[in-house]
This record gives sequence, C-alpha cells and structure tokens, in this order.
Amino acid sequence: MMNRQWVLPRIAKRVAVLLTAVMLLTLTNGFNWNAPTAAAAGTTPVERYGQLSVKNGKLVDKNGQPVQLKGISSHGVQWFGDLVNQDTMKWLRDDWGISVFRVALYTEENGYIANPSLKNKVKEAIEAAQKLGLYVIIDWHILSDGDPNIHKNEAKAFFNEFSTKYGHLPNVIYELANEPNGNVNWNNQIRPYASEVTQVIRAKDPDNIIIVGTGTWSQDVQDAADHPLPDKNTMYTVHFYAGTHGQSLRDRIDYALNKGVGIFATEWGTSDASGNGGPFLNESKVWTDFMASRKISWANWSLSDKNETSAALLPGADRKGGWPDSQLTASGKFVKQAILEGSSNHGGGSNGGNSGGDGNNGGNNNGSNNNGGNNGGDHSGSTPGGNNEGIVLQYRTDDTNAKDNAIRPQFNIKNTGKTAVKLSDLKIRYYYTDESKQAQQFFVDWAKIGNEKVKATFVTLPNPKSKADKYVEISFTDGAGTIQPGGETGEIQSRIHAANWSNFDETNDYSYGATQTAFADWDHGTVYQQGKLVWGIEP
Ligand code: IDC
Repeated sequence: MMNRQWVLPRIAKRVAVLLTAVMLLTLTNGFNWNAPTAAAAGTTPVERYGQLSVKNGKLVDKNGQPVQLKGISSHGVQWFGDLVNQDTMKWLRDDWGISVFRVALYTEENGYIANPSLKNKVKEAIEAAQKLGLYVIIDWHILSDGDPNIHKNEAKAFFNEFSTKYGHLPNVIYELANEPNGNVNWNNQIRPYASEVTQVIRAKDPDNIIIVGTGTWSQDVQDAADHPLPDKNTMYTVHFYAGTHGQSLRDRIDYALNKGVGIFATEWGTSDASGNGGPFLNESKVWTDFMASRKISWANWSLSDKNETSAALLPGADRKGGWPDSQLTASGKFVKQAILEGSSNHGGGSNGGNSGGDGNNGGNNNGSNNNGGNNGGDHSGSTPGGNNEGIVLQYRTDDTNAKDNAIRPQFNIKNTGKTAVKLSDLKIRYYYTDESKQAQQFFVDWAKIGNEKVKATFVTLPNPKSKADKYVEISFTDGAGTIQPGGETGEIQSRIHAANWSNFDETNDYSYGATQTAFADWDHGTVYQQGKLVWGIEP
C-alpha cells in the first residue's frame, strides 16, 4: 500500500488561513509529504490528547493545544444504567465520534445515597473508557439536593475512593456537583464545598481536570469567574437547555471566559429545562456554534430512551449500541451530527493547531464553483498534515475503449480509521481533459449504497493543467449514511458523457488509469472531507 501523501497546492494563496498549519508543514508546492506517524490517523481521543490540563482558561492537550471534547451524558444510572456499557460507549466513539462520556450518578431520587452499589456502574464506565481511549466525567449528580453540602461527607468519601483507584489514569474528569440550586450561592456554599472535595482528590490525583457546578442549576458561571478556586486544573460548569436559555447565558459565559476561567458545558439539552418540549434545534445550533467557536467542551443530555425530548434514543433502543438513525430521536440525530461535524478536528494528531475551532462551517459547499485547481478547503481549522482520518480511495476503470464517448470510472471509498465517517462530508474529484467543450452528463450505473445517494457536479479549471481542464466532483446525499471503521462504500460505477455524445480521449486524462482494471488504491483521484484534502494528489 502506498504512503499517505499530501500536496499543498498554491500555499501562497492560503497562507493567511493556514498560518499555524504551515509552520508545521513543508512549503514546497508539489512536494510529497508523509504523515509524521501512522498514529496520527485513527487513534483514540486519549491517545491523541493525553493528559489534559487548563492553560489560560482553556482546556488543552498534552502539548498545550486547545481541545474541544464533545460527547454525551448518561441519564441517571439508577434508571438507565443498562445503556452505560463498553458496547454502547464503543458505538458512540466509532459511530458518533464522541471523545467524552459523562456518567450521571444521582445522589438522590433513589441514586447513590440510597443505593451505594450504583458506584459499580461508574467503575464499569471508567474501565470501559480506559479501554476505548475516551475521557469520562464522573458526575456527582446533585439535583433535588440543591446544596452540595447536604451530602458533602458522602462526596468526600466517594471522590477519595475514585481518585485513589483511578487518579493515575489520564482520562478521568471529576464533576463535583451537577447543579447547585435553591438557596445557595457560589461564595457561601458551593466554593467552600468544592474546595474541601478538591483537597481530597488532590491528595490522590495531582492533575486531572476537576469541574465544579455553579449556582442556579449551573448557570452562575460569572460568580465562579469573580472568585475562582486556586486549583489550576479546575473548570466551571455551565448547563443550558436550548428552549429555555439563550443569549444572556452566552453573555455570562463570555464574561467568565474573559476573566480567564475555563468553562465546560457538562450538560446541555435540545429541549427546554424540563428535559421535554421542543426540540429546539435552531437554538441548539446557535449554541453548538457558540461552543465550537470558543472551544467549550460539552456533553449532551442524555443517553436514554425515555419518552422525553432530550433523550437521544427512541424507546426500546438496543442496550448494546448499534443504533441506526431510525432508532435515534430528533435530538439524538442532531447531537450525533453536531459531534461528527467537528470530529475531523480530532484528527490533528499531536499537532493540534486547529486555530479556528469551528469545524462546523464551510466545507460542505466549497466544491463546485470556487477556483478550480485550488484546493477547495480554505477554512480555518484545516490541518492538512493531520486530517487524514483513514480515508482511502480505490479506483478502477471500466473502459475498454479510451477514445469512445464514455468515461467510466468506478470508485470505492474505504475507512481505515477508527471513527465513522459521514458520507455527505466526502467529495471525490476525478480530473480529466474535456475534448468536447460541451455540457457534461453524469450517470450512476450502479452504487452499492444506492444510485440515488450519489450526486455530481462538473467544474472547469480556470487554470488548466497538462492533463486536466475539468473535474467531476462526486458527492453524497445526507441519506447516504456513514462508513464505519473498517468499512467501505462498495462499488460506485459512474459514467460521463458530453451532452452531444462526442468522443473523449482519455489517454491524456490525469485521473485515468488505463491499466488499473481491478480496484486498487488510486492517488490520481482526490477525496475531501468537509472541504479538506484527505486523500490523493491534485494535478
Ligand atoms: C431530568 C430527566 C428526567 C428526570 C428529571 C429528574 O431528563 O427524565 O425525571 O431529571 O430526575 C437538569 C438536570 C437533569 C435533568 C435535566 C432535564 O441536571 O438531571 O434531567 N436538567 O430536566 N438540569 C437542567 C435540566
């Protein structure tokens, strides 16, 4: 198998956008650049980011690069603990692209205080997360007990046990009090409580992230920012529900960030604050964009199949994962996409360097009418060296006559990475010389994923190359689904004709492989993921 190779075309045009990445890469146009290590692609979140810490109010990875973790929270494990297991977490990692999982251990409502054995579920989740390379948030889920001091002694004993047992792992995150509420405030109740519990944890675990809830159901981040805790790896929680909370809460978050404290949204929902109503997906999108732009890590409420809007799964969903989208609620589908959209940002390997942070814009519509030979993915967040998540393009020609009126390229896209890849994020380009100078027609003769899922547009290069003045850009509909790790699209048989059915000469086509009549890797066709070149060499 050939080496993964990248070319940096016309870097001068992109230098402003890619300044950070360019520092790390070779500048020469046309220079074939190998990935630093094979490990950059297809590693687990914990392998990529390692020991987390807080630097200048930002969550950063082992190299000091900002990271945005995204994932989902369990519902109360006393009710939905059967959905918390290694199989579901693996599925969420591979199909949804999560990097963090939150285990909600309610104190009350028949939670831990009444049923201490529920902590075994937390242990199971931590041990699964360790195996899967996921970060895990241990959520001490106070709620009806609005004052965290009510169960302070139990909290101290609990966190002592867990930091002793798991504090050496890099993937453990402690959340000390889900949502203080009622007649409590930061300075008088919450901060003193957090300070005591933090001392217990730090005696056993010097460095893992601690997250502290804030007043008014974790909305009073401004109070924490005004009087933060001394522990340098402590962050503060904001919780929001898109149908209830909006701009004024975002303003508070910006206030806190500007004061230099780290904010982690350990729980948010697409519903209103009751967990029902909506879903408010437009409002949710404003929130996920906001968090992406500020690299605020998050976990969505919740992984359950309860009949309520905020639940991600429809009632009766499988207890071991493997959920097709038809088993997801509207909320679940939205959240899955919101996690996947940025997940190419997780591929940065040790480089990090995702300067823009909002991997959720651009990307999808840059192909057809931008300046041709330029690599279409000019948006911040691109790290050309590190973004290959394991996409491989295979090609064969089905042409027996290189000089007739048809071009018959056939493709297969493989996912050799560890994260599911959304087909609608991918585009294939096949470059050729168009002798006809006519409009072009595209046909799908057969596609394993369904002919109707495959679309194409034709683009004329403004600066023709010796073997290409046009390309066909093949894309996939939203309904095309994902390619699982280790999976592939299967054959996509395509055919191109000029509008007047005149002949082509394929022997001068850049992407044509006259002798490649069986599927094999093909770097003269390119693949883009959300607009970023992830496979092949442009002409
Ligand atoms: C809700 C659950 C709901 C449950 C209720 C009480 O969705 O099924 O009956 O708790 O246990 C929070 C809490 C979180 C809430 C959620 C929605 O942290 O436990 O879950 N919410 O109400 N804060 C704001 C909203």
